[in-house]
This record gives sequence, C-alpha cells and structure tokens, in this order.
Amino acid sequence: MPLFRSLIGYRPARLSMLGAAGALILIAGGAAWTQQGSVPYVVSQRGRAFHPVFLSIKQGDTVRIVNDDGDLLHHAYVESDSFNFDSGDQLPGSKTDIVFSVPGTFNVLCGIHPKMKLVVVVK
Ligand SMILES: [Cu+2]
Repeated sequence: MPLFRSLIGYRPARLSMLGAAGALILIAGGAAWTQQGSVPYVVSQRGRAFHPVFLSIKQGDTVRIVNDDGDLLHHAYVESDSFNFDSGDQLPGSKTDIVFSVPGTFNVLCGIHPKMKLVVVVK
C-alpha cells in the first residue's frame, strides 16, 4: 500500500506547518502588544486627500488613518515587493491602523480616489 503509507507520512509535515503558522501568529501578537504603548502617527483623509502627504517613521511604528470625509468611502492600500496592506472599505469616521513592519519607502494609495497619495518612509 505505497499510497496509504505516503498519506500517513504526509501528516506530520502538515502538522509541523500548522505549528509554524501558530508560532508566527504568536510573534505577530507579541509585536502588536508592544505597539500598544506607543502613540500612532495620525493621518486624516479629508477632501479626497491625505493630510499630511508625507511621513517619516521608524520600523514597527503605526500609522492611523482616519476617514474625516463625512460622506465618502476611502480604501487605503499599499502594494510593494516587501510590504502590502489593504484596508477594505473605510467608512466615514472609521480608523484604520497600518503597522509598517519593514523599512523602505511606501506609497499609501486609495482604491477609490486615484489622486490620493501618502508617502511613508520607514527607517
Ligand atoms: Cu479615497
């Protein structure tokens, strides 16, 4: 029964992958825990623009994006080789936290308003 044996042999590998994923979640949870004590950088979405349009922060810092457009949805996202983020729909008044976990220069864009752009330099 070679097929049966190979299925049995596959199981420990799957379990150890789950274990690794669990460890990653614990690490991410720990990072979020230590972040809670620090004050996030606050960026406002107002008049279909980010305010400010540029930030220089440190690796691990949080940028909190607040939709201050009372009647508009926004949708912040970051696409890059090293870091990606997608807020989903941002309702008026909502707050969205982005933890920049890797250094680099990143464009935060809006999926609804193509002219909106925030540049974040993470050192
Ligand atoms: Cu927008």
